[in-house]
Amino acid sequence: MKIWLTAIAFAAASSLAQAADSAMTVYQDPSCGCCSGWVDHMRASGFEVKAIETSNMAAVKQRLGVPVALSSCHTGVIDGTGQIVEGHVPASVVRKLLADASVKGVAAPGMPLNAPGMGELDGNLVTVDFLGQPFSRD
Ligand SMILES: [Cu+2]
Repeated sequence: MKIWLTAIAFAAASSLAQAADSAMTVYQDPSCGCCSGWVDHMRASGFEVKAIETSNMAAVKQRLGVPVALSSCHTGVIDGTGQIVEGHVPASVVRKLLADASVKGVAAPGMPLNAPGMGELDGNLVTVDFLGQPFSRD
């Protein structure tokens, strides 16, 4: 009986953790259409996205510690872990980021045309971690 209750408690805790992990806050410029396209992509992939419009993205990126050389248009923060998602990173790559707490953030620098919210993935979209090391290719 005790083991059974423990199992239930564990299952409840881990589903809570999962819900927290899929919640994120995205900062975007009000005039950015592709940013909204990416938010749609994330929501369609099961993420709970709170979008905040701000015309001072440079200050947001500085506050969150996004390396200037890796910056893109919008910036997302995973609510539960504080990990950063910079730019048009595919949802599958965000899940990979969530699986590795040692990675502070991942970026799709610039405005790549082969990224969600911009266009179709073509197998050549490379993301990098905040140290500039390759993180994924899709
Ligand atoms: Cu964009």
